[in-house]
Amino acid sequence: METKISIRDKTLIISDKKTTFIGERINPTGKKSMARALANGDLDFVLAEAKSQVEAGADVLDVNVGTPEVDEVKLLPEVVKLVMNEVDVPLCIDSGNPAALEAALKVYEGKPLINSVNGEEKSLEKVLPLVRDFGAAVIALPMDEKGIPQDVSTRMRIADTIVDRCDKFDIPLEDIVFDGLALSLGVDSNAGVTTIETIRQLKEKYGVNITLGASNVSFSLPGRDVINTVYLGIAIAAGATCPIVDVAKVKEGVLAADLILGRDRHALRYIRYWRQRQRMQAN
Ligand code: THG
Repeated sequence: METKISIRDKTLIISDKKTTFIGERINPTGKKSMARALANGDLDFVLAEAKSQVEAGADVLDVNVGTPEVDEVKLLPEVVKLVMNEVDVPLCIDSGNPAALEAALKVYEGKPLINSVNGEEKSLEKVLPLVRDFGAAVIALPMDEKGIPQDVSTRMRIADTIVDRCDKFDIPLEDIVFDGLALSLGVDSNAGVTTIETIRQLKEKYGVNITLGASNVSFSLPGRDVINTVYLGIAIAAGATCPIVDVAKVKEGVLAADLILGRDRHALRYIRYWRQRQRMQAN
């Protein structure tokens, strides 16, 4: 299935032909320097982060400014506008606050990805009209007011509800990107199996594009990059097509996964990546 998003006149197609990288680094969670920059209105710091992620290969940038110190309704559209003028990739507008989403959608030029809707009644009621009215695509989290289900069948049941409700709003299936809901393996060592099986079933039942916040899985564990990278390979094999990642850290592993899965003819993309890297090291 193809999900199309855009920035101005530039369209990006998300599909299982190759993995799409959504850059995670414009996000204050767990990052004091970013939280401080956002609280102080130091937006140069945010722009530098936007640029470096695109240079590292991000196809889309997630933009999240949610910290207790900021007014998201005011700041999210401001940051979206600035980032949009700095880079030429579509944005994934990340907020749990529907008013902030709406304010950001008003300034966005193109078709963005909204992050996110979930199965909670108040989320469906507030976010789906925005998806329809702004003609956006949306990330759907298979969770509800009871939180994140620990079992796959409840996640699938919630996914069914979301698909149903999107249909009522005439939001096509290709504009829904499901989230496998990656959780910390340090908290629950079975969380990986549940997420991978959720991804597999979502892919099988709906054929949709699937994201996941890959860095979530290694919170509080040592050797985070290796866990994130191996996890991504398994998730991609199961059906994930557009993970939210620290691109610079996981790109080589994801390109290897795409090669192994027959998504890189003559290994051209993989080889080009390594040539470029060697050239950069030589300089
Ligand atoms: N699903 C969807 N959206 C999401 C998530 C998801 N958005 C937010 C999050 N999860 C994905 N983004 C991040 C961003 C950063 C980190 C993890 C997930 C992270 N940061 C380091 C830390 O906290 O230790 C800090 C990194 C640094 O200092 O450079 O791990 O699941 N739809």
